[in-house]
Amino acid sequence: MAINLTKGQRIDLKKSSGTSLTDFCVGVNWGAIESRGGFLGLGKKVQDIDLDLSAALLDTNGQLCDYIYSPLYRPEILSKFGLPAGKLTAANGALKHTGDDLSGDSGGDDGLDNEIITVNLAGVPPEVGQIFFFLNNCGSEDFSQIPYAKIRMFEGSPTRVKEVFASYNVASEQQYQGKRALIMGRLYRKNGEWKFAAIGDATEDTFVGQTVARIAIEYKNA
Ligand SMILES: [Ca+2]
Ligand SMILES: [Ca+2]
Repeated sequence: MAINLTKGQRIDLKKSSGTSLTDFCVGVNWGAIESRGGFLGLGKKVQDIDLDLSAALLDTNGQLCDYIYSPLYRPEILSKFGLPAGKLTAANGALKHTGDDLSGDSGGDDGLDNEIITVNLAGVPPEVGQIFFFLNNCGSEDFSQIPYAKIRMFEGSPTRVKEVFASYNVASEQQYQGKRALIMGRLYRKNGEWKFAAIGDATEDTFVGQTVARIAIEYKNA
């Protein structure tokens, strides 16, 4: 049975078989906003939603040491936050992103994740102490308007889900009004083992640079 995460919950990465979860995917599945519209109200109006799944890696001293975020972010805006151009791999390839989805599902939930970061914990360099996963919306909608956004950790590959380990629902609730970014959770090392903490904090950040800065300052000792 997959764990249904709640805000603040901490879990071991232990499977029911007793073995540790080391190779897995962190994925986000979300939908575009669909409403009736068009000629005489007969058509369907689809408003694309561009959520971005990113990761920030802090070293064992709490300093930002690596990252994954979309290469489509404009370098001149990133540089205002002291951040380099976006890239889709981190930790010497131990973390890999499947690529920037710009629209979300239209025509209903397809059950597949729109953006995924694959994680191979055994390949993460020893200087990395924490890996944060977070979501930003590139558009002006807040999370309360997005029909669904679900985050999950699963074994398998980006194209084939073998077993879901844990999941977390984040959209379509009043508490997300005005919130366009979400710090989902973090992997962290404790006594030589990786663990996961569900954070679930929604913020009003409108750009990835603000969220990275927030993590590096407010969350480094989480
Ligand atoms: Ca995206
Ligand atoms: Ca999907």
